[in-house]
Amino acid sequence: MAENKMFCFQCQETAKGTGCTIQGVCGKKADTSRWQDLLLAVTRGIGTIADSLRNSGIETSQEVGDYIVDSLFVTITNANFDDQAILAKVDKGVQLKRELLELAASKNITLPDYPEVKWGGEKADYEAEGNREGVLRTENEDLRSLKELTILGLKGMAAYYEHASRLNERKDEIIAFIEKALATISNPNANMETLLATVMETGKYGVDAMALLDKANTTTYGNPELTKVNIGVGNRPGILISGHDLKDIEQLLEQTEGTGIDVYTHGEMLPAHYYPQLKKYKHLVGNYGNAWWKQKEEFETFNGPIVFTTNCIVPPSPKASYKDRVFTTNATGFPGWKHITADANGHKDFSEVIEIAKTCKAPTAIEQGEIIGGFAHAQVFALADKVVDAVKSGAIRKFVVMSGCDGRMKSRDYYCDFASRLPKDTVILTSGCAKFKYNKLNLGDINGIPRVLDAGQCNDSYSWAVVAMKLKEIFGANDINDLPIEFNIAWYEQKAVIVLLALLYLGIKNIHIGPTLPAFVSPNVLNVLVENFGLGGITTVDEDLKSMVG
Ligand code: SF4
Ligand code: SF3
Repeated sequence: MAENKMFCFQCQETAKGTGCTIQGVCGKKADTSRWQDLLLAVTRGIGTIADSLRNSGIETSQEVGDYIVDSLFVTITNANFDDQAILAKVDKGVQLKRELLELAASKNITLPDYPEVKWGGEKADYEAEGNREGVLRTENEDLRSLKELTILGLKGMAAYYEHASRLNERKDEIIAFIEKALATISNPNANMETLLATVMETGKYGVDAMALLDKANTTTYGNPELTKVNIGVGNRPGILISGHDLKDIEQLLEQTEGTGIDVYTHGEMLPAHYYPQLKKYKHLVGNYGNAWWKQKEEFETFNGPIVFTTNCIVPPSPKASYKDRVFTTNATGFPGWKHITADANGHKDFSEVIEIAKTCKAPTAIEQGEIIGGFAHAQVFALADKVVDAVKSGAIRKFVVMSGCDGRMKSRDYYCDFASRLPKDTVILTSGCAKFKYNKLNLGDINGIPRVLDAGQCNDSYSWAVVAMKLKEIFGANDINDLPIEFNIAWYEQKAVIVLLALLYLGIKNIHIGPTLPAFVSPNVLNVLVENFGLGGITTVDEDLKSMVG
């Protein structure tokens, strides 16, 4: 361990399935990883102090909550590779922490004596703190596992909260919980019981954060509706927008209207097409490409500028032709790429992106045809009679929730095989970028109901929980686990962690996660999850088909 240049095990592709220690498989450099550790240490300190202030009845400013949320988001897999941007956030956090310490002192509030609270943030200490404050600061692997399960869940929650807040939906209870959870995991004496309870509570607030974002998205842009999305290209230059932030695509659509530029979605932005208030723009012409990990090739052939609104960024190779036409916003960043910030009113100026687009060729076609989506809860309820009839008549025997993430590992071919070999009387419920493994397979329909129902982004997994609750009511089932629904979830990064914790909190049992189990779940913690929730991994397609659908 002494020779580790870094330590990160937060995603599914972590080196050797145990942890990246020299450089990230994702391309994250050791320094960047340590600065992210430092940012998290400062954020834990701020969270702990804010929690103590709250416990004494003192409110902190919205700035504190926003800072915590943004810092958590910045450290998500593939979000930010820019050391300077991360260190600037550390500096801002150190300043904020000093202000909170002064506030606590002025009110005579005694603060917990944790390392995170004590460290003053002197520049000379950065290197030392970045090394000391990483994941391995907790020696006991089970305590470490529960702390990491919490913080990784909080990262996913923070991402969803940030999107909601940009649409003016906030909920102080969620921020209060994040602060409390940060205080709990900063406590060097926190025991298994307390930490396990915090993990479960993270799931509870994960549900709240997804519900908040669902409300923000649907009240702003309408309920997603059944939509066919073109996967070919037009003959005008285009801008490709990636990530999860709907406010960004809305602003881009407004600013590109009438300019002769088309807008295409990439990866997790595909579901933007399903919202009435976004699909109304005629120059939102299609989705280009697949999930995040294919971006290097797809950005080359897209020919026009690319805007990242969130993860997942893949560091470009030095020869990449698109390097000078990529922009980041929000929590994302990459050294050398232009970053677009919002003004005080949340407005972003995309004029530079548009000017570049005008000088570019139209995208090169890489596929043709259409995909179909938009089956979030409201659209599914609109089809409820049809769905219920199909279940009652036996036309639909089972639903399989295959939400989550896609990734570059060969082992993920499992999901493509599994989907294509599912019996014809089963329906796949999906959300997140996992769908790109099977949404172009033309799996057909059952009495007009497509066999792949795409609710939207990873956060729209919430829709499947809402649908499951509704089916429980319609069928008069005592337990949600008695419904003909199986969960075979593909995970990659921390948004999938909060989705999983949310499903566990809702009482959903026997969830399969893959392609491998998380490195941050220790054997003992895994036992607890297996015993209480029947959580399991995947095996072979043959065996899993047999055990899940018979
Ligand atoms: Fe490794 Fe994943 Fe961490 Fe990147 S995010 S450094 S691949 S564990
Ligand atoms: Fe995908 Fe990164 Fe997880 Fe939102 S964009 S699901 S991997």
